[in-house]
Amino acid sequence: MTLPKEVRIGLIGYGFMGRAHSNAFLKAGHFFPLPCRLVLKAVCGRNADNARAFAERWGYEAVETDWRALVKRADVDLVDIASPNDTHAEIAVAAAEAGKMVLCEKPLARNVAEAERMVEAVEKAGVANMVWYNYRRVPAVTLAKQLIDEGRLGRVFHYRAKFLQDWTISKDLPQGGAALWRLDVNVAGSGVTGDLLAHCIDTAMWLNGPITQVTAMTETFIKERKHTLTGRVEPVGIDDACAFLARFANGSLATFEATRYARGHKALYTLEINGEHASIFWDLHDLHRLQYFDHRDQGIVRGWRSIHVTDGDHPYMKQWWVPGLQIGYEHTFVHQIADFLSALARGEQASPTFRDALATEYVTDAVLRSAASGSWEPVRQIAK
Ligand code: SOE
Repeated sequence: MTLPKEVRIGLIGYGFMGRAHSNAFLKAGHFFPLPCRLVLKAVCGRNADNARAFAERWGYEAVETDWRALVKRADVDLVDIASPNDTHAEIAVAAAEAGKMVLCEKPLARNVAEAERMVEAVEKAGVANMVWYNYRRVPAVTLAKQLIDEGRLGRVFHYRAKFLQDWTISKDLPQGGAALWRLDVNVAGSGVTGDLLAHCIDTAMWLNGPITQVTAMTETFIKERKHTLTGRVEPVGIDDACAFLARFANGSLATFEATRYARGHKALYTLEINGEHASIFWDLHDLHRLQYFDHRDQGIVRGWRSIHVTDGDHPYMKQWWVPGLQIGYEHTFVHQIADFLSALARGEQASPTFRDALATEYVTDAVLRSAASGSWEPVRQIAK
């Protein structure tokens, strides 16, 4: 995998994630010493007017309305998939076969079968690939990884993660269509398990290693919703809420919970790890802080420290402003594309690759199987 001097990007999808990725493509070279130049070559969306407006606003040179045309373009080196989940597999396989680098929004796919096809395609073609699990690159979360890798926690006993939202409580909210495809199981694959828990699982396995077995429960609180595209009231197939227990390969125990029915919470992703010597807590609503407790501190001053992760020696922060000034959500995507390119320049691949993200698919698959069977389910492991 060699990196050209100029990487010409073809973006598919111009929604929330199309904006987050485009912002990252534009900013990365301003703040990070990139090994190549990024060119916003073409954006693809089904609605030509919207795609043109997006291209103008973000500076894409060309517009396509059929993703197949975008993937075939000789002037595109990297295909970035930011369209709904039901399109990921087909586009990724075609892009890999066309020899393009492929970036894909999370979750990798709607199910394991699609995800495995995608991994096989990028690996067979030998093209660079990565999935946008962006929360790993919140500096406070990256710092947590550093502290864990330094052995500061000692043996880990507990991992606890939650992702709470409240935007689907109204029974009048329809399902399907542009903004609401996350509620349509045929498009999304699953509900909060693939959309929110997938984030928690990706971070958890990055910080604490593989998950080996799970037992889960899910609930669909609103059983029928009008479908925006058909106009009919149709059954709801997604999980509105999911909670599961898990065991990690390192012997630690975990609880995970996600819901779109936690009134008052918009995107409350929290994680906590309790080790023999120390504990860590992080909260997306206060994302620049890492809470750290170290039992080895002198007794009279022992207590939770709230580390303001904004100093020059904190992960990524030297590239931004001066110590004490915060960054936010959008910067995680900037970090991710900068890492992707600099890893390629070293002849490596930045994580999570499609194969790394397949490990998350195996966990979400076991979670949904367990919710259906009512039993503990083993988690398949990826071949490294
Ligand atoms: C859902 O509301 C959502 O936008 C997810 O799809 C994103 O992945 C998450 O980061 C924020 O919430």
